[in-house]
Amino acid sequence: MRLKRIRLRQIRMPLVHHFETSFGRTHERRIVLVEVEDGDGAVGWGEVTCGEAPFYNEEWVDAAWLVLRDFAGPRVLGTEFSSADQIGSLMAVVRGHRMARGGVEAACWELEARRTGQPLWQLIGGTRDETSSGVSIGIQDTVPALLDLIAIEVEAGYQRIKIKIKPGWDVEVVRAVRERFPEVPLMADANSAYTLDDLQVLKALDEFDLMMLEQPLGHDEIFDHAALQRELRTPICLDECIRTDHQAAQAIRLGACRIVNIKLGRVGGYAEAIRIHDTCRDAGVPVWCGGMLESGIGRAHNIALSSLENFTLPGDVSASKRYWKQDIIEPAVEVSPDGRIGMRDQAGLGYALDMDRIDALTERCEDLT
Ligand code: OSB
Ligand code: MG
Repeated sequence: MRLKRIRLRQIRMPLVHHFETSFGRTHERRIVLVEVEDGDGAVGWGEVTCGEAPFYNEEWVDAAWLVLRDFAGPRVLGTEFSSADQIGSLMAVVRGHRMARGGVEAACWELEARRTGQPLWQLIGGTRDETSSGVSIGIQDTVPALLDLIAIEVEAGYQRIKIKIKPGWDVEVVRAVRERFPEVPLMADANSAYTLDDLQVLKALDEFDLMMLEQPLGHDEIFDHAALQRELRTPICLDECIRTDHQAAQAIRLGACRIVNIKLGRVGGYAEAIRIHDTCRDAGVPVWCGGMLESGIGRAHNIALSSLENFTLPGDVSASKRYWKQDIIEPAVEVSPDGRIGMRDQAGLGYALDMDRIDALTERCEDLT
């Protein structure tokens, strides 16, 4: 394969409900989509999963656009490759910006899957034909509002509930959730909002039988997480800290986590995601697939990734309708009444693109050739 064109598109989509984490509130997404095309006219699609501002990590949509246009895109264009597995190394000269690079990498995997006529999840070596779905519920204005939302999602069949926490919205909120839902599989995600100075608060969460506590400490503080894990009964799950397979191996060796959240974008695409998956599997560390409020394209990629054998815990990949009035894929992602999403039989991502909708949402478009 040889790419003759990379089309960058930025779309704008309002969220059905705003989403609040410890670093801020999002009402509307701006999303960079990547369409790659080879010399035979075959195409593949990917999504850059960064946010609108550099708050989750250092990436954001405007930076991703420039990195892809000026540095990563030109490295891939016109270069012969026999497998999408090689795409990451072509762009490895770029430091950081893994979500930007990962959008191109994922698009090339979809291209290869379409060209070879197989579902993407099978091309990457997936063995699960369905994945368990959980929900991530943002910080709300009041505790009763949060409890009402959880009731809706439990009723819908989701297999676990994740709530976002931050200083001042933590122990008493989790206590209220546990009182109302004593049995529900529950976890909390702090998005790096605490430090080791908050040890007493974090230890207080131990009494609520959380499945895990996600990324309580700084985005690059693997060492401090190891110190924290020694003090907690609750398993720590790392998200922001894990960008590479090597970091996953180090975190596990140090005892910094017992679970890993794998996000396709955060780690720069499938090749690294698969390496992290394998390292965790070999160490007996379960993984699950995180989300970044993706459109249907990123969502479909997350579903494919979740077909790998060690994705044994419910992920954050949930139904399109929780985010979008109308998604950009057909059909929209749906979740069964018992909280599962099935892999699809069609080649590539397995969902059709609603090109009229994508065109209508497009704010800017640029072809790299
Ligand atoms: O930390 O997992 C996170 C959303 C934006 C940024 C970071 C995170 C999240 C989520 C939402 O938790 C996951 C989703 O539903 O897509
Ligand atoms: Mg997280």
